[in-house]
Amino acid sequence: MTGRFIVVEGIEGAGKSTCISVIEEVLKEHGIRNIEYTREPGGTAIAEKLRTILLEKGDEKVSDETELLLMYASRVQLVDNRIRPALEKDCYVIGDRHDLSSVAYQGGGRGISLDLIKGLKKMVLGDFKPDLTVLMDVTPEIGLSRVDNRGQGRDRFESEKLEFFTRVRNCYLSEASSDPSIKVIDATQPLEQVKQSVRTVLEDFLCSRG
Ligand code: Z5A
Repeated sequence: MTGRFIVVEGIEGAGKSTCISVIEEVLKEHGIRNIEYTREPGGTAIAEKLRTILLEKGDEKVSDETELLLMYASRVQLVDNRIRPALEKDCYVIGDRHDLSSVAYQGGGRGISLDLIKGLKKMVLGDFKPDLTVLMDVTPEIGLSRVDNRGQGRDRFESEKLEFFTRVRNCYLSEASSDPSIKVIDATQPLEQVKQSVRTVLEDFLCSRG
């Protein structure tokens, strides 16, 4: 495959949307016009139905294992139907979340064994992984206050307690410390500085790829 898969990760309100727009800007400055956008969970007709189930607040409790399996069901649909075909056509794919979210949320947040999650990933996606992951790092206090400032209410995940997001954040940072393809951005900085940091990471990535 000649395309590249760039993923943006972080807890809610970390500023993933800002990061995605900077990545798009830098790619275009480098003459890269063949860009696809994905979000997880979701991104295909079936995966979007799974997204609705996963995010809505209903009466029936979603078991942690159900949540994990639905995340992967959605991811396999997306990888098979959109991401791999796009990469094969030399596209750059910018993903709003991918596999690392499952490690951080279902592993770090819910407490499901990381070995089990990584085993499941290996079983359904093999060695498929992003070329670059940009991790937008904020404290849960800042992230959730940004979510609340949007005034759109909180979905099932956003309704979790602060301690949940602290575990998710710690798991993200722990994974980043052992994987050089994950670049951490201090997303508590003022917007212009955050944008500049993302730009630097992207320029370095494109430079290293020739
Ligand atoms: N999930 C999971 O558990 N397991 C998985 O495997 C996957 C996902 C794939 C998806 O929901 C949920 O699924 C997610 C994890 C779980 N949990 N939740 N919620 P989603 O896609 O709807 O939610 P999200 O991915 O967290 O998106 P978000 O809440 O929109 O976060 P964001 O994209 O990072 O936020 P933003 O819109 O870019 O920024 C938030 C606000 O902050 C916005 O008004 C900005 O203008 C402002 N902002 C951003 N940066 C700054 C700075 N630097 N200063 C000041 N203000 C700023």
